Amino acid sequence: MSHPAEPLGLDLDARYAAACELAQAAAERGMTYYRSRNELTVMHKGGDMQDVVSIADKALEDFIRAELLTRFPEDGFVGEEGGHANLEARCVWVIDPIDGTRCFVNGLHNWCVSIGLMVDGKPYLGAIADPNHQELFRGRIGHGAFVNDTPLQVHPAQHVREGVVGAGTTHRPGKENFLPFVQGLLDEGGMFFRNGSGALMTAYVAAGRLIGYYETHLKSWDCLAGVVLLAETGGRINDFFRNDGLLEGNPFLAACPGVYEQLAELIGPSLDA
Ligand code: 2AM
Ligand code: CA
Repeated sequence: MSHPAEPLGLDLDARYAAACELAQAAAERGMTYYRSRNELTVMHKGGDMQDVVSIADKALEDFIRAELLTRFPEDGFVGEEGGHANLEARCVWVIDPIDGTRCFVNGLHNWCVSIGLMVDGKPYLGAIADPNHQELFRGRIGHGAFVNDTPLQVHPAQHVREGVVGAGTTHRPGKENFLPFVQGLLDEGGMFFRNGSGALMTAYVAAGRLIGYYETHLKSWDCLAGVVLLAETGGRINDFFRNDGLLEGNPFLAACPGVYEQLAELIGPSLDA
């Protein structure tokens, strides 16, 4: 059934089905690389030893893009590995072929494939496939958010001491805000968690597993699919897409409504500077 505010004139059922199908298919292909990860060539991006990319990242993004282009040739793309194209299109796919690459290359199970779709400039649907845990997080505006077939629900916490908060950083500018945040969180009786995948930690907020998630700087492909899940579960996010957020990223905060303000205060003005 379509939602009253549904964008008109687009086959969004087909796009939602494609996002779910291709996230899972790419995740299965990713598992083949993951099982033989010792043979993968790993490169470091921009001289940052933590920011790695493997042949698997590139192959999976090529696969997803080719499939989407065949089915929806008029659509645009933003991808971690392949850059952006046709951003004027009504439908723009935002793809991270492997979120948590650092985990992937080290044999840690916290990685996923994330495929999101912006429609008329707004996050509209998303699918996040985690093959190690056999979980597909999926959501569409006006149609709910699920893990496999179970509806998602944010945590009812009213204070940070009532749950666990995802917290992550990279070596990009902004990392200086990380330790003061963790210090403040601990002082309030809260606790932090990091698994190395922004997409999964965002999905975990929508699923009520985490009460919030703060990353000092995130890219849109790491969180766009998760942002849809949050919109459908009543989770809150900061003004992440301001300025050139879609292409350049920004600090990111996602939280259940009861602790959003408290977390934003612990982060301070850098969140929306
Ligand atoms: P990735 O695995 O796709 O690179 C972990 O803190 C999160 O930060 C992950 O979602 C990771 O995504 C992302 N990340 C890694 N390097 C980054 C960078 N240089 N800028 C922004 N995000 C990055
Ligand atoms: Ca990635």
